[in-house]
Amino acid sequence: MAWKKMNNVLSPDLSSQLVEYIQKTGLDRGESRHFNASGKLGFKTIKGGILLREIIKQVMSFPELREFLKDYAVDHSFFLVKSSKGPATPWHQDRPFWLDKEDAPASLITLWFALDEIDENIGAILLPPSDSVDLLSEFNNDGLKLYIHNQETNVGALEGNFSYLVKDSRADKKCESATPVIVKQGDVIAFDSYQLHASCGMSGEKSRYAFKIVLGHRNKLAVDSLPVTNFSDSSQTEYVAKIVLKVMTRKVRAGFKYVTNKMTKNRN
Ligand SMILES: O=C(O)CCC(=O)C(=O)O
Repeated sequence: MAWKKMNNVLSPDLSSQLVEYIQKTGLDRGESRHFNASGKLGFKTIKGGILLREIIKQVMSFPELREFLKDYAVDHSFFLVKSSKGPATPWHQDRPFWLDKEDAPASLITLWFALDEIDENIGAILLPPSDSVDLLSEFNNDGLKLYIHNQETNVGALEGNFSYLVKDSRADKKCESATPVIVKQGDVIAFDSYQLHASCGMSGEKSRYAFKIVLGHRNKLAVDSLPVTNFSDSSQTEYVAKIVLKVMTRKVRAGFKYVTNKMTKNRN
């Protein structure tokens, strides 16, 4: 169980571009869910792919992250936008969600990025100070601390559709000692898959702009995960090319559907 905060990992310019992208794609509007987990789609547009590539570039130019992540790959990435008046996020570890992604010893870690100043009124992440570490190499070394989670069915919008919530009296003391971690634009909170975490609710009019990238050791992940080293490497170009192809296929399909619908209507 371990976490670490790192300042100014993303440049102000890239952070602003990401906020703009979120606003343009409308991820900060609509439902008052826990967050708009953009799922596999968040970065899987042409622009999203280019932004993800730039994010990884900046992450890998941060010396400590470069050293730790050199054999890692991106498993998935989500935007985590909490809309104004959005609820708190319940306590959980991520490991129960990821048991079928990799066997123990776990390698997956989360990099949680703030795109704006985030405090206890704007959905700040809650973490027990005692789990803060100096070195990323201390991550995922505590495999025995997997707490009992209840598998929730029908958690619904209020709980952000979380399907596993911690229900273990051994975890209570840790949760009680937690404090909101205040972050500024471009800061990162890195935490491992055993880290107990939650986040505060929203009390103002503003939305909370954040996103996460989940990375794991490339030998342990699915073959289509995105390696983070060798930026001149063809895998990066391939990744963006795949996104372009997917987006184009989607557009052609939608166009085809539109035309056939029109033709059917005209015929009737
Ligand atoms: O962004 C948040 O508020 C919480 C995110 C979280 O708990 C998670 O993605 O596991």
